[in-house]
Amino acid sequence: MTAAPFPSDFLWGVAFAANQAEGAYDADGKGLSQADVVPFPQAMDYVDLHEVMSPTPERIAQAAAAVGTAGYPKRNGSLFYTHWEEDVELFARMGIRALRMSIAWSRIFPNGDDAEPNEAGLVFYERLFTRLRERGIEPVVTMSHYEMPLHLVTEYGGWANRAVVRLFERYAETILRRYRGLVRYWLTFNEINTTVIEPYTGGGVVDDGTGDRMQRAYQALHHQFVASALATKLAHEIDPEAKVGCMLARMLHYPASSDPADVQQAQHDNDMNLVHTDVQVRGAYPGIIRRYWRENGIELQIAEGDERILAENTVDFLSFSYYMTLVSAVDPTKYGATGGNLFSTVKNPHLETSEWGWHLDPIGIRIALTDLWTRYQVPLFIVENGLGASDRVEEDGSVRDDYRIDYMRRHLGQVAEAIADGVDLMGYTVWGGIDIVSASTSQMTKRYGLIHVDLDDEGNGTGNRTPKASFDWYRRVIASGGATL
Ligand code: BGP
Repeated sequence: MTAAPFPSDFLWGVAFAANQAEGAYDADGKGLSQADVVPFPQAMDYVDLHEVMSPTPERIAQAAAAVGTAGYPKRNGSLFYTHWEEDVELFARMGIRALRMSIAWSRIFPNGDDAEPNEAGLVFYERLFTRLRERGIEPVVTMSHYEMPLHLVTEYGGWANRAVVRLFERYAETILRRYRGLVRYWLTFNEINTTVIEPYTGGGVVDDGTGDRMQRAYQALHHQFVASALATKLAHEIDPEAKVGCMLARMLHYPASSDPADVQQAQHDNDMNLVHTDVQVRGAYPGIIRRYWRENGIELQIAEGDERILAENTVDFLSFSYYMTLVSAVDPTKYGATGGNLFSTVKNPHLETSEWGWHLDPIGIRIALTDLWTRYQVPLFIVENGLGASDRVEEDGSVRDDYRIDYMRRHLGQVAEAIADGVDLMGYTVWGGIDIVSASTSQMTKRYGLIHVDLDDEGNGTGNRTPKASFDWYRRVIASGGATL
């Protein structure tokens, strides 16, 4: 067997987000967050995308009124807020070196514009980070993972409002100072490209009926870029040891055919995805997005000094999620579609799809890595990759998730190839780690964990934790430094 190419300080880990794991939506002074109020209270597989991506203020009010009643499983997450000590012990047993997680902004500033931070919220994460460090687990912390205080959505209009930049800066400064020395790796915004795909989830932008949804979505994105750069600046000032990364949902597009028009379409779609990293890694908007704004009547308000802030405060590393690849065609109607949840794309005849219709593509992760490395030449970090599946619990309580092992083995095998080719990769955190509520379906059924949590879609169950077969497999992988896949 050839020696594993993974570096000895590789950050093997797992990842999840506060709003999908913690629950306890109103505990210890927490305010309601936008993520507690996802406007589809009924569990559904294939949601009305428009309603989720751009709900009306009335829909938000309705959804907010439903919080605390039945049919809102997401607010309970998988009870991490009350089970975190047990979960950290399980993670330590798994042998992970990094836990990627997020802070719920609404635990720290319940309304977002409060005069003082909420001490109980600060203490929660302080204890958690301290314990993680004691167990040799490096926290990798996302400041905003699909989450902002709901008050900033209803009263300010979300990230489309410039005032939110200042409020975020204060939040970032508060956590950076408080957790100095405890947290070394920070991510600013989760999957920042989501803001223009799902403006509510990514940017707290609702459909106010004015018809300028994309204008406000791009404005929200611009404010997030500026806020991210300012947070990066603050992080470096407060703790010179801190490393800050951006986070992209990498949507790798293949051409549907070798017709140059399809190839060009795929290149265009890839470049549009990489606009975000162009801004955050290179420090400036590329021409392709300026053209898009021009041709779509989008007039961005870029304040004086913004471009300098972006240019001077680029990130230290580039992190990304990778779940699937997509297919581009000039005329998609010529081909079949996957009908996948959240993302439907031209069907790739060479790939299988998951139960939720997402292309499964291990080789794609190698292509994505090589491509990002070639383009940016900064350290990369895979902070999300995993399989959402409806696991079966056997009579004896075990979950034999060989399909998840197979998924991770095949993806990590390709990751190893990319590293062997010279890609500088800091780590790999498998999405879920423990079962959590899925972001796109608000259900538990789409499970990602290596640890089973006994809770159903309605949040009923004991909440008991049981390692799945994949837990042991990953433990052995980490123990072998990636030599045994
Ligand atoms: C990413 C998000 C996560 C997440 C994951 C899986 O887009 O950053 O929050 O949940 O995708 O998606 P889902 O839960 O919808 O299957």
